[in-house]
Amino acid sequence: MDLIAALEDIVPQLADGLERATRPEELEALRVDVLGRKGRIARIMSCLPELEPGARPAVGQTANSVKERCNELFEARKAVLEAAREAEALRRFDPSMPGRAPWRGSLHPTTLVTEEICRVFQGLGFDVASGPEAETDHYNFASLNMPPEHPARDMQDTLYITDSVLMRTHTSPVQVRAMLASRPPLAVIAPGKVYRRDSDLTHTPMFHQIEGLLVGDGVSMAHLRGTLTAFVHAVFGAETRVRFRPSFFPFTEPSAEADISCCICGGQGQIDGTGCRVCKGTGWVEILGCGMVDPAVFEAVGYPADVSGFAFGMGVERVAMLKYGIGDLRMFFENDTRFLGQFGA
Ligand code: 2NM
Repeated sequence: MDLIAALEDIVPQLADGLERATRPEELEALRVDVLGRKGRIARIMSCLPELEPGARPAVGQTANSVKERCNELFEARKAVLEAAREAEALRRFDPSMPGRAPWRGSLHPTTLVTEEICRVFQGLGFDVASGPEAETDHYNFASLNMPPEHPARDMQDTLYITDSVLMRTHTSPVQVRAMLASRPPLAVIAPGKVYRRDSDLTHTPMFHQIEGLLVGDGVSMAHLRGTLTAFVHAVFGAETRVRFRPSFFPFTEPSAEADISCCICGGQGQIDGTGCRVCKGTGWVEILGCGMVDPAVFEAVGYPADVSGFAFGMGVERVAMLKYGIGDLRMFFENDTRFLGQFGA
């Protein structure tokens, strides 16, 4: 057996095989068959010890040159097939296809409703104020007619950081700071995050509030009703009815809660003969708390005894749920873009 002839035979045979190969796997199979550890060249070379020592170098040189030419054939075929694949991909590419629309973010419904409410009150002459979320006992409780031992200070309801520093449970301390910073007349609203030690289906440890305060000469419950009715009509529509019920807050006297006619069932209490889930068939839903600022609060900020003022507070998520008919508070905190993308523009 002539090893040199056997080696030289490999090159034209490989050229033939490569001509028929079109897929990368076929190319690889051929490469293993020729150049692999147990391939044709290796098998021929394993016969080298049977040759006379003097004949071995010529066979070795031939093997090297055959290997080199085989590699060149592989590279050349690979380049041809790759070029063909690219040409095919280019042929399939349709430049007239519309591009993918860019993904657009949207404002969170809490942000949208906060901005809308602020816009309404700014239109009525209120300034927007903000303050720290970690507050002192003094600003969050004491100055708001909630002395030590007041039940609202309970560890059960409040997230304390130290004995006297806590996460604000309402945005009222912002209004207290506003009163300390200026003299009456004064009209401010305070939007922001508030914290409670509470977590279940209808309560989250953090939620958003907007509170408002108007202080001046001869401010009465009538001003309170007119202002809040204007707010309800602006946010929920002029057809929405408003009613006030007596209530209690430590920082207002008298105090009230405002209900609006249910914006889901139109105040009918039912939709297509079945009871409305949002107002539970009553036709009314609670939207905010309010009242005439207690003289003890004015005293705490050093205001004269003859000023009067009204204040109110509402939960932004609650307003958003009523306005948009959202049934589950958790939607606001899960950040599912399928939910978040439905609001605004
Ligand atoms: C409410 C209900 C009633 C309120 C009171 C004050 C302050 F600081 F001026 F005294 N701000 N907000 C208030 C009054 C808040 O939320 C349900």
